[in-house]
Amino acid sequence: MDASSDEGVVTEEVVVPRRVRARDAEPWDAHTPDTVDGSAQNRLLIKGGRVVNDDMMQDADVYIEDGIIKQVGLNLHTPGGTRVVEAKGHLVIPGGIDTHTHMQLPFMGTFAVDDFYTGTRAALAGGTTMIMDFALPQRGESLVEAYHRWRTWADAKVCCDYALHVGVTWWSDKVGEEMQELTEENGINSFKMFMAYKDTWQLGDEDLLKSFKRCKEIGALAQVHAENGDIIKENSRKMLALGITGPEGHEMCRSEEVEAEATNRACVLANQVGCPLYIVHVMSKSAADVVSSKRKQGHIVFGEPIAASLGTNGTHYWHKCWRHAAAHVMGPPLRPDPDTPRYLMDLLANGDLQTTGTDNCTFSASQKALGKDDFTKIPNGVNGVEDRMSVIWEKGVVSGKMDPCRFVAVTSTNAAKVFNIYPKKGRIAVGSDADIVVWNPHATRVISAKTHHQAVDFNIFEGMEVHGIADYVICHGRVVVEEGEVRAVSGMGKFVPTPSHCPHVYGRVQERDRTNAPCKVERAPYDGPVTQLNGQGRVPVQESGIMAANQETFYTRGPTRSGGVNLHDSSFHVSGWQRDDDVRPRTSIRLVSPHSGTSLQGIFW
Ligand code: URQ
Ligand code: ZN
Ligand code: ZN
Repeated sequence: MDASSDEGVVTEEVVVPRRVRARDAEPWDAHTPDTVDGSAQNRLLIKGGRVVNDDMMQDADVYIEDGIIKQVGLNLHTPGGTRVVEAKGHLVIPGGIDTHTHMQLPFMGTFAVDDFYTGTRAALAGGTTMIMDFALPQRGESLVEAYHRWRTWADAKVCCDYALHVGVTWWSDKVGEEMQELTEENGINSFKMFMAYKDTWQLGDEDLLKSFKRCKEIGALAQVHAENGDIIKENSRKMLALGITGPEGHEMCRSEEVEAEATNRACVLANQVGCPLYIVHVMSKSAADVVSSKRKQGHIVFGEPIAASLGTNGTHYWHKCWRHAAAHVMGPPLRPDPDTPRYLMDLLANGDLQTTGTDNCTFSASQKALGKDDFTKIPNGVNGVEDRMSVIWEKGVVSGKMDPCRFVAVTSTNAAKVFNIYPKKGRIAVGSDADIVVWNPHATRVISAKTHHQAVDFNIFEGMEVHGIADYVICHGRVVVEEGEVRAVSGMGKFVPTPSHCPHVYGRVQERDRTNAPCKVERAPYDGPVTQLNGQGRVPVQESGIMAANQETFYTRGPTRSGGVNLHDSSFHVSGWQRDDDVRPRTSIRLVSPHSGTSLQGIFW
């Protein structure tokens, strides 16, 4: 029977079917501020669950009002008219944050088929209550204009909150100025540079360095798509010339080392300018190893595997069904090493990798067919936004690799910390946004395009049985998913500014710059002879090629101890400029060994 108490009528003895129970409308206490919306929807009590944060678990109830968590604990005092969600036997976790999506992305001649409505609705269905998408300007286009265009697209449609990263797809001083404007005025704190997509978005090392330096100056996080685009272009040409036009060519032209090389290069470039770095879509063991080892060397670098690389692999590129194979085409590609998902999940569990996204960028069969005769024309991208949480629960928690706290860290909290929106997001705590999932760890479902909420007609996890279902999803304090029923409202989501100079990212940079600053050696000035150079910056050499006795050696170093060119002298060496560079090269030169007199012809050339 209902036991009434001062927090109104609650059901305690009987575990009612898990559905939202509208409490009997109770008259408000006299002191209840009349500013609070009295609607039952506005006040929610999640009762009987086990709250899981990244650092602890506790049996506690959660009381929500005006979209904010107001109380966490047991025996809470809540006003009448509060709706109750029974969470007994469930985990109560922070809503998932997908750090990497591309809803309705204009790309490779078409648009990603999941837009900001279908994509965010599907996100909510799977327990993700915030996405981070990308405003990607075309080369030469204003970053600020691209940002506003994406805002216009998203604000009208999103069912959950979202943030934006901005692409730096070209470089100029103006780009640098706009990056600062975006951080100071538009709530952007991360910029993605592409090392692939040659001739469209790819930046070379010089512009990567400039972009990283700029990110450091404005307190933003640099992100990279780490693949060597030059190798990809050359290998793609080679594959097509061999008549390999299918999706298998997509992976074979950009193997793991093409991703690992760029990952390493990006880490070195960023570290050289002291810029924190975030490697998006880590797809291979090799790239993950680079992130892991750079972190062990003290680099400030974060690695983001995605649902696809954690849940499936690149053997699908060899599937006999073209549509099936092409559905898996993305960049960097899934890897044919079937052990890759396990490997990445182990690194995610142990902290070598930190966040998870999906790179959700979906294209239907007819869109993928743009590349039916040439894999380089297959629009790159796969699904993931709806299934990320369940795939990671199944492959990470059910497998025993991580506990629920680590699951919360990698699906929500770490993203909130890295992108400077913690604890507003990513935590069940008083004052945090009421973006909450009542997670059923025991329930299972079979993933299928037939039942998923996404618009795309293929699911790369098709047929996978997973534990872990979002029975209830609360977004902005509203129940938007109830026992699998999605009640999302288009436009209900809000843009979430991500402030620059994130303490979790930049907190150690200042001290690091101070302690690692290079310093000069105080020494007496050099007072020996200095080589005289002619107008071409070279030492004039007589036609005979023999240096006049009084001329110094051509080398950048002082004369040898014996004052001339003496093979015996250990300070003599042949690297660098040669004194006879100006002289017409001879086919060979005879050097007589000072000891044996035998000719050393051919040794050095
Ligand atoms: O490169 C990206 O992240 C975007 C264009 C989505 N496509 C992809 O294959 N990853
Ligand atoms: Zn990318
Ligand atoms: Zn992407």
